[in-house]
Amino acid sequence: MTESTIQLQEYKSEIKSTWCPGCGDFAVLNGLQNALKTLQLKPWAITIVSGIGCSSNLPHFLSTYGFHSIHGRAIPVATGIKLANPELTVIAAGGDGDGYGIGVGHFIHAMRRNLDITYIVMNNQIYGLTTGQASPTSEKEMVTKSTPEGVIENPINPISLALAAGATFIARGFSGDAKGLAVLFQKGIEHKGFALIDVLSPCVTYNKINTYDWFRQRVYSLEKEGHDPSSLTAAWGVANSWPNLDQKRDRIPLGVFFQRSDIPTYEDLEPALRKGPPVRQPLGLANPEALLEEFR
Ligand SMILES: Cc1ncc(C[n+]2csc(CCOP(=O)(O)OP(=O)(O)O)c2C)c(N)n1
Ligand code: SF4
Ligand SMILES: [Mg+2]
Repeated sequence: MTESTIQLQEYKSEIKSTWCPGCGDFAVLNGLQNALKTLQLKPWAITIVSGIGCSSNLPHFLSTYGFHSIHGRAIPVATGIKLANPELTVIAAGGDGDGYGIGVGHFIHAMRRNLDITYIVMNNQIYGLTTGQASPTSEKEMVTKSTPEGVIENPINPISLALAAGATFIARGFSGDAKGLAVLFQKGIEHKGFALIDVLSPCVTYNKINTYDWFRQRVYSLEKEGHDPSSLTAAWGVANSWPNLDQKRDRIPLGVFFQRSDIPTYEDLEPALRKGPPVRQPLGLANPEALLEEFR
């Protein structure tokens, strides 16, 4: 018997989103549902884990398994799920505040471990849910609720950070191009290892600077300009081109910056997984007496 094709509708949940009309996160949702359909992944074999923020509401709107965790903790929860059952496709998702602010430590360690998870960051350069405070990616001098005289810090460059931390798939997408997002998500999910997809996803309510038009005037395709994602040196060059200390040079590259597929994943190396997924092991200890003996 041949298996029937999974339709796009089957990846959608019945919950309607509360995002503002025009929010960039709609394109991320649409792109992700299309990527899952293209890959024909079974909704019950996928878990999407998020933190807290407007963007972190994403798992509610898909029919896959989901875990809406706490602020900055999408990655550790996703790590636990992946290690308990490496057969699942595990996707972490959230905002720039969630992933590059409060959760940045987890982000760095997951990348150096090369866990086989996909991390989608909806980067709107602001805290949306808490009504417009500066985030780690807010532009310098941007006036926000928490910076009435303008941001005085330099923004984090998530692409350079990911390169330095050892991520093996690093890409940037834009919510003005939902089809392009679907392709990047598909590649990231197919990649065996840690995949970061930073998405420029405008907050139409609280970020009046980095709008769709602002991005459209600046973005360009790495692929069309002949970038070679297998070259670490080339990746550093384009990664550091935006954001950078010289704010006037703002041509913004989109696409895959870097990909390397010959590095073992954390799951490949973890001795505890040699017997197979822990979820398939019998519950309890094989020899509790031996363990108790240690404490006598
Ligand atoms: C420990 C903790 N600190 C602070 C908050 C308040 N808080 C909720 S969401 C958020 C920031 C959200 O920004 P981001 O992750 O960029 O998501 P967005 O809403 O922009 O999509 C903050 C500071 C919280 N919920 N928990
Ligand atoms: S406040 Fe901004 S990030 Fe949140 S739903 Fe509205 S547009 Fe999207
Ligand atoms: Mg944000």
